[in-house]
Amino acid sequence: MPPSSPPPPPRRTGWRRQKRFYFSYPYYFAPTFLRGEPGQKLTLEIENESGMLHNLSIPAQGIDQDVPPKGKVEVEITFPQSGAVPFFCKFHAALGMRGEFLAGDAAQPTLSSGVTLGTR
Ligand SMILES: [Cu+2]
Repeated sequence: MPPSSPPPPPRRTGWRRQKRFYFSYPYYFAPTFLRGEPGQKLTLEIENESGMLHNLSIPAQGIDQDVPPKGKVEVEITFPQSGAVPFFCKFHAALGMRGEFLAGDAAQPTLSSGVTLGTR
């Protein structure tokens, strides 16, 4: 990564600069994929906008953090040296409430982005 390269322009979903992470209702992570530098540490400010208990689990990093309804927690994560680290809500993972932290140029998996669920 050349030091002279300008920072990317801020975007609405510019998680690179805005470490904010949302759980929306009812089964949704935003963003679903989070890309960072290999080995980068990032403190996620997780807001649960829904009225139900959610959770952020990253087994690879020993993280299992509940996020109470309408609550907010902070979780420090570390991007892998390469590839992707999966994360999920342990209560709703089966419903598709999951995503991945991607290191460097790791390809975004063909997991459906946005994760639309519970459409019934
Ligand atoms: Cu959940």
